[in-house]
Amino acid sequence: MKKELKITEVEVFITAPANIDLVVVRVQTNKSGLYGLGCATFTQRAAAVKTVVEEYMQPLLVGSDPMETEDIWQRLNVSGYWRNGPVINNALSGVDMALWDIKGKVADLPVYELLGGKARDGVALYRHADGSTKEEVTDDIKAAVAEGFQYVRCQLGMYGGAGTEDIGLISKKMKEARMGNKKRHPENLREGRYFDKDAYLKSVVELLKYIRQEIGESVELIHDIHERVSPIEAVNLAKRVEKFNLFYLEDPLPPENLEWMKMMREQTSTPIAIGELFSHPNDWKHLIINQQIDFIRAHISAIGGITPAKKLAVFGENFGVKTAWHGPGDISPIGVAANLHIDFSISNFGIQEWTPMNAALKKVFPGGPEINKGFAYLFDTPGLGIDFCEEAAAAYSPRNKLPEWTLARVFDGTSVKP
Ligand code: GCO
Ligand code: MG
Repeated sequence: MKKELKITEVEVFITAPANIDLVVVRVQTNKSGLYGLGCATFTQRAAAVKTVVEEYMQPLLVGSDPMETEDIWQRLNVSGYWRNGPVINNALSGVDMALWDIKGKVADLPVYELLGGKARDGVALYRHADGSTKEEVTDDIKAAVAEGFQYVRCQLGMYGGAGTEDIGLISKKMKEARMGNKKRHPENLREGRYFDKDAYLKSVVELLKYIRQEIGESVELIHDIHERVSPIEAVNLAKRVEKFNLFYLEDPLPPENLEWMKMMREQTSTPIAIGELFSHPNDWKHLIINQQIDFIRAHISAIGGITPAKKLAVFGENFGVKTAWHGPGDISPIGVAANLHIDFSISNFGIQEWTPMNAALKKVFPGGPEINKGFAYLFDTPGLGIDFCEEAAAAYSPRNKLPEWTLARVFDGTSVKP
């Protein structure tokens, strides 16, 4: 039966049930009712990903045997000669995950069984806690704990660390009184989403100190720097937060400055997680080989799907690095399912980021994991165990909106990494 099976069509859908453009790939086969679903979500460049799948990947796929996941991944990865970028990797991921979905359906097994079987009984999750004051953040952490979460990411004003109106991103002019920092801004600031770096750097230690005083050591805390400070500031912050025993400190450095990780590693034992912005194997190889990180946090569609993510997990296992796949709102429930199938089947699972799903998402993507008291559970449904309702998806048309938050600037109007 395997040899008669052929790919007949590759479709791409962009839908926004939670107001975030999600990219879904559906691979159809010549066996009636047998199709696969994959996540290709690069929400900031969704239309580009759709074009790559339709124009450059579909012609290479029609007529192929969908069971040949490895050969198809390798072939598509180099078919454009230039490779290892987020747009092409996301397109590749949509196809790759769909092929694993098909493989599971043909084998009548959930994908985790094809990847090694269950290595744990539940996948531990973390969710975000936020607020515009340290008291609000702490209350949100307590709410997360009450929901059963033992791991919580805590941010004071998302990535900004300032007050209510200054939540990380201050559009147009900054009000000096609200800056609360050393720097004044020039007149007539240019448009952008202003980030109060001084307030942020000042607020993180105060926030974590308050949380530990109020909640103690029972909750595993994560904090995301989101690459927004200079490398030496990140090294300094990683040292200053060491006493708060974080589960990990996330994205302290941008992918362009990873050489600074050596200094960070030599100066502090604060656990480090990085990787949501990674798309090239050279982003992670040296960090893992040199044990400069503790958790690899790939957005698995940005590295090309289940096939490379499984290999990355095994690579990390050889060096004592655990996984902490990216799981924000800009990943489809199909991508969430793919994360979980790998999470269940590897020995070096670390933690899984979780973003709650609204009713619309559940309507567009029926099936998927059960979430209960901070753990995710997968059923033994063949394939990825999640479906896609095209009719329901059509009701949530793409927003096609350029992100504003990535136009980050600091006090004098300088553009910074978001
Ligand atoms: C996280 C990430 C997200 C990203 C978002 C970018 O840790 O979940 O940092 O919040 O900012 O996925 O589109
Ligand atoms: Mg992050």
